[in-house]
Amino acid sequence: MDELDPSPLRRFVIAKRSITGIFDQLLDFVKDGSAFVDEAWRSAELGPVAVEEQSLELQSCATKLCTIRDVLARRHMKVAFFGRTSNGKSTVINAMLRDRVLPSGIGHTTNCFLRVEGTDGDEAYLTTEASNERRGSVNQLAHALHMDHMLDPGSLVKVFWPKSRCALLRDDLVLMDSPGTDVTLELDSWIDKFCLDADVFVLVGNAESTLMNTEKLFFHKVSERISKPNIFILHNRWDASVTEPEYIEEVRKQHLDRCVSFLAEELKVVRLDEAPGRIFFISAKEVLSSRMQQAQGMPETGETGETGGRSLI
Ligand SMILES: Nc1nc2c(ncn2[C@@H]2O[C@H](COP(=O)(O)OP(=O)(O)OP(=O)(O)O)[C@@H](O)[C@H]2O)c(=O)[nH]1
Ligand SMILES: [Mg+2]
Repeated sequence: MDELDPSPLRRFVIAKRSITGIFDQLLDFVKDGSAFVDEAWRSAELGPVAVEEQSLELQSCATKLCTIRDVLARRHMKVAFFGRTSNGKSTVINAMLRDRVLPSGIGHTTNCFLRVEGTDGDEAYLTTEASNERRGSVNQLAHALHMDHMLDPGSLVKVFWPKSRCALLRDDLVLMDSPGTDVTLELDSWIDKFCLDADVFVLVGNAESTLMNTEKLFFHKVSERISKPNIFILHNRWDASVTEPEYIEEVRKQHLDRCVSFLAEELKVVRLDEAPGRIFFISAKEVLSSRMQQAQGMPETGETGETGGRSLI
């Protein structure tokens, strides 16, 4: 890591650490103050220098500070991916991890929530909610998850992937894959269970079609529960669109206008002028295969990951 110009993720980790330090200090001061006021109002010798309400007020401040500090102490940045089945959520995450870690394929593939985080060890493994016992080797992972029909869509499997194999995970990034938003009636419980602590939401859309109401509904529900959620929109499968170059600009503008209006006017989570910066056109499949070839020392193939000079994945 370059200490002078750390990556944005590293800066996030450093900032979170220093804010946690400030809250630790504040909590110490408030606890000391609270103990002092508590003693003062109880003491007959000191006279009426403090009353019980003041002591209770300070105790309530300490409780609030504890809660804030606990939230901040989660040193990772959690990025949650949502979208319709087969739009390419798992492929996007695999492209970020530079390997086929999560199962992907046609049809409804991801059948539960998959949370990927780094491990310091050399071996990848997974744990389920039912047991913390480490299951599966990397090669069996995709198969095991895909074939396990007992998994409830609202359940969570944690995938631990070696930090040595993906730089992003070294900066405490946590990526969360989800089943398609169109295959569940449990949107509300999903939000309660998996979304309230997410720092970033990524809507993975399909560039070959337009944003669907089920996708929009999910984000409406999220923004009812979380004030100004941080939402990015990826139009995946852009490689399929570029096969029709005569329409490409028109298609891009149509997607862009609709998504700008969705984020800025419907959800009101960003200003109109900020919204285009939240929208990307990518081909996760091409990025993944190009990165995997690169890792094997082969020349990279061209990527359609056209993102207006910006790279999200
Ligand atoms: N052409 C093309 N195909 C893609 C792209 N990204 C994903 N795919 C393919 O689309 C299919 C579905 O991809 P997944 O990543 O499994 O989609 P998902 O959103 O995770 O789907 P579910 O897990 O079922 O919700 C796979 O066959 C991928 O290879 C892309 O950018 N371009
Ligand atoms: Mg999937």
